[in-house]
Amino acid sequence: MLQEIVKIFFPYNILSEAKPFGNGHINNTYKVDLQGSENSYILQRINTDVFKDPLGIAETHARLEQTLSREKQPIAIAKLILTAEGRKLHIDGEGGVWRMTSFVENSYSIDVVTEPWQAKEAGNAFGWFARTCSTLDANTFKESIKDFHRLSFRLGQLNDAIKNNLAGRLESIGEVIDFYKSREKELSNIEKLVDEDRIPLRVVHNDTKINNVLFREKKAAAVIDLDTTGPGILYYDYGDALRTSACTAEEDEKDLSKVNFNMESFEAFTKGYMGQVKTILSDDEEELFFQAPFLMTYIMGIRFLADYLNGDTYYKTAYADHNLTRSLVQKKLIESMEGHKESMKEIIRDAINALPVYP
Ligand code: ADP
Ligand code: GN1
Ligand code: MG
Repeated sequence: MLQEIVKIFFPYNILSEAKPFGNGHINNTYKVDLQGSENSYILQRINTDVFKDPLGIAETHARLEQTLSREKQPIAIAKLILTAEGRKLHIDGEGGVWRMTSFVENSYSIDVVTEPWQAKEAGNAFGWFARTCSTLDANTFKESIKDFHRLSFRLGQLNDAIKNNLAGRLESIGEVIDFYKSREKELSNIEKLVDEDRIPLRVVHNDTKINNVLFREKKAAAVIDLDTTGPGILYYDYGDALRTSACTAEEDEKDLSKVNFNMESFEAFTKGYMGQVKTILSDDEEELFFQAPFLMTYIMGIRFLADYLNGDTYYKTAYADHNLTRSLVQKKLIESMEGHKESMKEIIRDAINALPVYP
């Protein structure tokens, strides 16, 4: 099967290997090697339950290439490889949607930051992405998933999941639900700022998990997984990135004593990120960066929880309670962050006031 798909993109090459690759939760990803070719490729079957308009995301990818791959850039994005007939996607006989991109050679991804330079580099990479995209008009891009980071939408999904209790799992998780419920009000202000146009709508990545940065040796080499890139605010990227870049453990660590918010990683990431974006920030935007890691960790926490209640229909899971474990990690991370709020504000302020450091 994979052989036939690869032929659509490379009709004159013989496949030597196509193996499952990476730890993404959404698409099916394969690393493809061809006989006689030095370059590898990434083949992905796009999850069309999640991405209802796969052509839209491929078109966005092509548009982003024009900006982000222009001239000499310090960070790369993967290049979209067209089919032999010049199409951005291939749809197989069963309706499966396939995309090929270039493989970022000699690179690796990580799931947990173990050294501060990794956080600094991730901040630099996502900050570069935001600054470089700041020339684009967000209103000309579509959200690939509607209301993706809108808190009220995610709370609505959680409430539906509680009401429907489709997998019969509600009884055992009352305390977790109470934890999230008790924090929903204090996080609602960012959505208000967006709705009232008080902070700029920009083209942002929208999925800045640490394993969506590729490293080469001790440098960030590429930003990948552009499927959600589109309208959004900087807080989404900054906050979601810190959720993993400043977490001391895997997103699905079962031993919660290992899960903490690491302030050294937080500071390193913040310096890298602000060094890139400070020149584009509006005054209003500067104010609430400290809330972003809370908001985004919260949003992921309730999304995992809703999926758990719904019977694991969205994220890939490896065992029955996987989504609950992920949600408990987000909960612990929020608790840990809560002890650091004031120093977070200070570190952000200092990073914004320091001289810019890009590229
Ligand atoms: P998902 O949407 O499922 O997260 P990703 O696009 O993030 O899919 O790909 C999953 C993983 O595959 C990444 O975390 C990374 O390890 C690897 N990967 C994806 N694209 C590339 C690429 N162009 N070069 C090298 N590795 C890649
Ligand atoms: C998904 O695609 P991936 O694995 O990088 C999800 C993100 C979540 C993340 C949690 C399109 O990211 O929003 O933060 O899992 N992407 C989508 O690990 O839902
Ligand atoms: Mg990914």
